[in-house]
Parts: sequence; C-alpha cells; structure tokens
Amino acid sequence: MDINLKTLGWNNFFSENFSEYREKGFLPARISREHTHIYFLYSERGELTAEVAGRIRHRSDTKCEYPAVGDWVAVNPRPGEELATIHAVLPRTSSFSRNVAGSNTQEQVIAANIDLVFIVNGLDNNFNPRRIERYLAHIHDSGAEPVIVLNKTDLCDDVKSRIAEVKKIANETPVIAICALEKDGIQPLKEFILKGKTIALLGSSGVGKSQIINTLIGWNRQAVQEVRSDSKGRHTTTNRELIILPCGGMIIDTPGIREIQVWCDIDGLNKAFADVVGCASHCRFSDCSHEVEPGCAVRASIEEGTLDSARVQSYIKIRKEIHGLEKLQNRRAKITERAKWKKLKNKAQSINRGKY
Ligand SMILES: Nc1nc2c(ncn2[C@@H]2O[C@H](COP(=O)(O)OP(=O)(O)OP(=O)(O)O)[C@@H](O)[C@H]2O)c(=O)[nH]1
Ligand SMILES: [Mg+2]
Ligand SMILES: [Zn+2]
Repeated sequence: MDINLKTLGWNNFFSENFSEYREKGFLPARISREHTHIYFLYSERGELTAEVAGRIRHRSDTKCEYPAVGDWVAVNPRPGEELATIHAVLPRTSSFSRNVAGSNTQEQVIAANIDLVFIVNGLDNNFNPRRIERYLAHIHDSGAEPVIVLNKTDLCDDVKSRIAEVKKIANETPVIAICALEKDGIQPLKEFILKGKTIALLGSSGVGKSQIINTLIGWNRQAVQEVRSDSKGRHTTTNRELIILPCGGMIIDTPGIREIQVWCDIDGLNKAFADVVGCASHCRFSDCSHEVEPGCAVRASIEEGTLDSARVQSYIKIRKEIHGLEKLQNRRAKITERAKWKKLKNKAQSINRGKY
C-alpha cells in the first residue's frame, strides 16, 4: 500500500508540533490499532509495530497520556526492521474518552484526531432519537463534527418521517439515510468521506458499523454478525481500528457502545440542546431545574407544544449526570491533594528526624 503522510491526515498543526522531534531524527507515524500495549502504526516506511518508550510508561499517571487509535506519535524505527519505539504523542485536534474500567472519574482516551463522526442508528427497532441526542452532546465536546446516519432503510416503511423526526433534534447536524447492504445504498455517505480526513463510527452493537466499512471498501474485511432477536451478547467488533479507505479518507471501526457514558462537559450538552438552553434563558430563575419552579419557560414551552417533553427529560438527565461526575471528580481531586500533602509532611518529618 502506498502510504504518504497527507493521505494519513498529516497537516500543518501536526507538522508544527513535530518539529522538535524531527530535529532529533524521529519519524511521524499514526496509530492504527493497539493490542495489550503493542501498537500498530502507519508511516511513510509502511506499517510498523511499536511499544512505548519507558519514559512515557513511567510518566503516565493517567491513561490519557498513552497513545490511542488515531494518535500521531514520534517514533524511532529500528534500522532494517519493522519495529519501532514510540517516544512522544503529539497534541490532539480532537479526542473521545470514556471512563477507565472500574473507575467513575478517570478518563481514558479511546480515539484521537477524528474529523467527522458518523452517529449510526438503525431504522429497525434500534431507532432511538434519545440515544442520538446523547451522542451529539458527547461529540460536540470532542472537537469532531457529527453526521447522523440512519441505516437499514430496507427495514423501514416510513423513512421520510423518521428523517423528519431526527432533523428536529439535529439542529445543523446533517442527517442521512442509507442501506449499508448495497453499494448504491451508501451513496449519501460518500460525500462526507474526504481525502486525508478521519471518520469514526459510533453506535450501538448491530446497527451496521462494520457493514458500512465492508461496503465502502468492497470486500468483507470486518466481521459482521446478525442481530439476535434478544439483542444481547453481541459485540462482534471487539477492537478499535483505523482503516485506510480506497476512496481516500480513513475510518475507525469501533465496538458497539452498550450505554454511552457522559464524558462531556456542560458546553457539549448546551450545544446539543441549544433549543432547550435558549428557552431556559427565559425562565424566571437562572438556576431553574425546569422541574418544579414557577415561571419556568421550558415547562411552558412543553405545554405549548414548542418543545418536546422527552427531549427536555433527556437534557435534564444528562445534566444531572454531568454534575454528578463533576462532584466525583472534585472529591477525587481533594483526596489526591490530601494524599500529596500527607506524603510531603511525612517526608519533612523524616528529614527533620535525621537532623536532630
Ligand atoms: N437489512 C439490513 N441489514 C443490515 C444493514 N446494515 C447492516 N445490516 C446487518 O446488521 C447486522 C449487524 O451489522 P454489523 O455491521 O455487524 O453491526 P456493528 O454495528 O458493527 O455491530 P458491533 O460490531 O457488534 O458493534 C449484520 O447482519 C449486517 O449484515 C442494512 O442496511 N440493512
Ligand atoms: Mg462491528
Ligand atoms: Zn425552567
């Protein structure tokens, strides 16, 4: 495969941030996938396999500093081998995070430097505008642009009204409907796939993310699996992977997300729910919860029929989750701070003991 940096998404931003590493003789490369701390990379020298340098490993107190799929890194390839060491992760233009398994408050970056996100929803019984709203809040916070993709048009009798329903919550986000089983069926998607740009696919298990990739590249590269009637126990795709598309552009296949956790801040939420927020600015109290207070413009709009009640409930729920997360993070920060001072105090005491 003929790989050059531009087709991999290299631009001035990365080039500027790479200059100090270029001087030291490092090469730029992009992470395509990771498996138990072994990284697979695309570079101008072809595909490389790499490990992170001890320096990164020891410095990483949070998982955030480890490279993620889509990251640009500075590597030192071993002469004559396809092996390399990763010395640094370049700053990201966008990133997606989730909670580190077993932690409520620690962030782990799962994909980086994504330009566009296809939020995939199925037009079968997977269809769920509330879930789309959640994804939108998440993406507005990531630095990437969303596109809403309604897949499986062949299984839906009333595609037009579904599109209209989603357009109501989409604001300026484009909404397209496709059938991933056919080459012609994915035509509307293709206009969003541009050379050097990176797309990520987000959506629950079984919506057809891997099928979209297979139809785009023209062969069954990714495993796909029929949706079970109880829709449990799926997750056909188990690893994230950055794939170079023959038409230019790159796409990241991701495992279906069971329940999307909020890892966005209030800004992302406000952008995704601009209509609700705009209306809330007319509430009598600036900290109105829109649940019980008098003079609530949001509740009045629901009654008038200009705001959708389910959408407002969804907004309130996500806002509570974000506040809950912030509280946990603050508590964790306080505990860490306390532990730091305690350590310092102990150290000072032992130094003093040595003195006298
Ligand atoms: N009828 C119909 N079936 C589709 C369409 N797109 C995908 N499918 C089928 O839906 C099933 C699930 O598709 P996958 O591509 O495996 O779903 P996925 O989103 O990658 O799922 P995970 O990897 O588990 O997250 C497969 O049997 C696909 O062939 C479509 O447009 N119409
Ligand atoms: Mg898949
Ligand atoms: Zn209110």
